[in-house]
Formats: sequence, structure tokens, C-alpha cells
Amino acid sequence: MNFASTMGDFASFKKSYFSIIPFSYEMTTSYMKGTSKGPESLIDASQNLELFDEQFNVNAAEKGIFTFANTEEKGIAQANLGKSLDSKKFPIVLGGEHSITPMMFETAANKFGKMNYIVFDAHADLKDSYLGNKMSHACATRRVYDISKSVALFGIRSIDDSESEFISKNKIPVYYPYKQNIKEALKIAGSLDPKLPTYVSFDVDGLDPSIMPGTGTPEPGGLTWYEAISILETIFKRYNVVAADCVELMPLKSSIVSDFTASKLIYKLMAMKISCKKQD
Ligand SMILES: [Mn+2]
Repeated sequence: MNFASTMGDFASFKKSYFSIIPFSYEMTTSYMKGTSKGPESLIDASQNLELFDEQFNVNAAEKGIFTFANTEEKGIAQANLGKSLDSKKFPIVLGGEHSITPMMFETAANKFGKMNYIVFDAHADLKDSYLGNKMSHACATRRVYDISKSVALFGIRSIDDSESEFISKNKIPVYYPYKQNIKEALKIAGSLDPKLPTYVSFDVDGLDPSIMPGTGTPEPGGLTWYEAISILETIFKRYNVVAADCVELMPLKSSIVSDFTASKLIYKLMAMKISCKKQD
């Protein structure tokens, strides 16, 4: 099945501008399990998307969306990402848990060199190691920080004292939703170097659990739908976003709200990539 039910030329690798890389990796989830089912549920839900976007006035599927076969293997996911970037596509990786992000960021940084990293997440994920594991999902942003210091965080409301100190010490721009100040959020979104290629990682628990209950470590007080979209719009206008991922969806048996919301978010990223596009 292809993302957004594209077919024929609109789903071919050669002709598609977008690529979807399902990567159902789940090794270190610490609370509820089930993120390995994320990619399949996202693609299922995407069959029901309306393909015209009224906000950005564009039908992203008309640019073509190629969907890779799902994999649990790091090497295959990295190869799929490398192939997409080499062919100048805009790839979106579907997790899986958040620890896939440093793997993907590393592949992108090998190609582009210095990059910005912008992450939406309830959790700072800046622990140097968690339960003895440096590659834990709770260390995802820290592992990216090892590669690039140019990072910004949005939606943070679960953080320990060492992470908070790390943020202050390294002057990392962070938007905390308790501030309830979208102007400040947009200012932070504009604070990185606009000349650097940019990777966007969206952990679905950055959104409020009232609209995103299907995630393994939910936290109250998250971003609303239009707050997240406004921040993303600013990002897509200011930076050349070259790759993105959407991680930590844990599909629920009782409700399809989370699956559909996350698949719509992914499709919005495509609409923004076209309509807010900063020149490559
Ligand atoms: Mn998280």
C-alpha cells in the first residue's frame, strides 16, 4: 500500500518528489509498547486523506509520493534515505521509536555536512544515557546534538534537572508550552542559521494527548494542532528543510484519531514543503 493511495507515475520512485520510508524499529521503549506498528497504521490512515490542502492551497500528491517497503533494519532505512536524498527527493521517515532519528540524521549529515535539527517532543531526550543505554529513545536529541550543535526544541514538558542544566549551559533554544506564547515559539523557530539544510523530527507526543492519545509516553499540556502547524510553517519558510521524520505513534485499538492526525501531519509537511518552500 502506498502513502496517500498514490498510483502509477504518482507512486514511482523516478517521478516522485516525495518519498516515505517506513522504519518500524522498536528496541528501547520504556513505558507502553507498540510504536513498531506506527508505519503500517500511518499508511493505512493516509488512504483516507483529502489530497487538497485548503490552508496551503496545494495537492502535494500530484508531485508524486514513492513509498518504500517497511523495514526494521537500520542499514536498509539508511540506504533508503540516502537514495532519496541522492535523487533530490524530500524524504519523510515513519517510526518506530525516537531512537531512529539519530540514525537518520547521521545519514543526512553525511551528505549535507553541518545541519540544523528541529524537534517537536514532550520530552527533552537529552539524557546522555538511559537505563544504561546511550541509544535509548530518551537520548535521541542528545545523540543528534553529538553530531550538530544547531538544535531547537518545541513542546518540552518532561525534562530532568540534568537536561535542564544542559539546555542552559549550551544555550539551546527551547519552547516550553506552559508559556502559552505563540509569538515566542515563532521567534525560537527563527533562531537557527537559515543557510543550513534542516532536519525536522516530529515526535507525536509533542502534540497534546487530547488530540494525540496514541503514544507510549503521553504528557498533558502539549501543542495544539494549529500551534504546531504555525511553528512548522515558519520553519519551512525560513529553512531549506531537506528531510523529516514522524515517530512514536503507538496505534490504539479503540481509536483511529491518533493515526489519522499523524498521517495528516505528515501530509501537511509535504504541502508546506511545496508551498512555503525556501529555495534549495
Ligand atoms: Mn517524546
